[in-house]
Amino acid sequence: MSLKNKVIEDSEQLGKGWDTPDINWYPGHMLKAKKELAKQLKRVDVVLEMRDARIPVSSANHDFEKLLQQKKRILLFNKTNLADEDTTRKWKAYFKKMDTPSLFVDALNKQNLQEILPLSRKLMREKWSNFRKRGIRPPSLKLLITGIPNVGKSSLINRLSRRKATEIGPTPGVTKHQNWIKLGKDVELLDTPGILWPKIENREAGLRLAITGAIKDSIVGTSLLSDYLLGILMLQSQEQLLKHYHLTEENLELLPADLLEKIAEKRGCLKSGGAIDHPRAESLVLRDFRAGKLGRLSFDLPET
Ligand SMILES: Nc1nc2c(ncn2[C@@H]2O[C@H](COP(=O)(O)OP(=O)(O)OP(=O)(O)O)[C@@H](O)[C@H]2O)c(=O)[nH]1
Ligand SMILES: [Mg+2]
Repeated sequence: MSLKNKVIEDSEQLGKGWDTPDINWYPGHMLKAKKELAKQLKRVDVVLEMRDARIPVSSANHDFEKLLQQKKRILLFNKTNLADEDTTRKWKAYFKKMDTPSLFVDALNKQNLQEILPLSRKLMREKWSNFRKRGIRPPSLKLLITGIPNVGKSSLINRLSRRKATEIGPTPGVTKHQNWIKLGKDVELLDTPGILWPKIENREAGLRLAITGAIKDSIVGTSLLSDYLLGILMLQSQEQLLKHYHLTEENLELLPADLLEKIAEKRGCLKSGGAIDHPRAESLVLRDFRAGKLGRLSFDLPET
C-alpha cells in the first residue's frame, strides 16, 4: 500500500468511535424550504443539485431522492479548487460511470460554469424537439438550484447572471426565501435556501459537513471541529500546515489539542493574562482551512 493510501486509510478511521454529539440542524425555515421546493418542482425543467467537491457523498441530501427522482438533474460539485486534485479525478471517473450528468465546478473561479447551460439544454433537447414538431415554440429554460447550506448556490447564480442578483455569505443559512433570477432572455434560475435533513445519522458525514461549513459551528462546537480537522491535516496536509503556522516537524507528534495551543501561541490567540484563548484559536484554524490556506483536502474518498 502506498504511503498516501495508508494516510488516507488512517484518516478515514479518525471520526470513527469519536464521542461526537448528535449533529442535527434542521431549523423551521429548512422544513418550510423543503415544502416550497416540492411545490416548484413541476414548474422547472432541470434541477441543479449542488454538492461540495470535498465531500461528494456526505453532501448528498438523501431526503430529496424521492422528490427529485422524476426530474432531470445535474450534479454540480462546487468548491473544486479546495478539493484534492487526485481524489477529484477519481470522483469524476466514478460519477461518469453513473447515469446522472455531473460537473465539477468552482463558482469563485468560474471553473466549468460555461458548461452548465449547454448541458441543461442538452437534457431538454428531446422534449423541445417534440414541442417543435407540434408547432409549439419551446418556453424559456427553467432551472432550480438546490443543495446543502453554504455550498455556493447563490454565488453560482451571481456568476452566471454577471451581477449581484442574490445575497451570498460565508455562513450557512444566508438565503431564506426562493428567488427567481433571469439569466439572459430565455433562461430563469430559482435560488433556494440550503437544506439539510432532519437527522444526520452518519456522524462522520456530520463532522465533514460542519468542517466544510454547511452546519453552523455552534451546533457541533469549534473545539471538536478543530480537533477533528487538525487530526486530518496532520496526516494529509502536513507541509501546508507546518508552513502556514511556522511549525516544526516535531510538532506533528503532538496531539491535535496540543498542536492547537502551539498555533495559538504563534498567532497570539491569548487572553489578557497570557492564557491560551482556545475558542479564538479554534475559529482561526477553521477559518484558515475554509479559505484554502491549509491546503487542498478531500474528506470523502471513492472506493478503489
Ligand atoms: N472557495 C470557494 N468558495 C466558494 C465557492 N462558491 C462559493 N463560495 C463561498 O462559499 C460561501 C457561501 O456561498 P453562498 O453562495 O452564499 O452559498 P449558498 O449555497 O447560497 O448558501 P445558503 O444560502 O446559506 O444555503 C461564500 O463565502 C462564498 O464566497 C467556490 O467555488 N469556491
Ligand atoms: Mg444562498
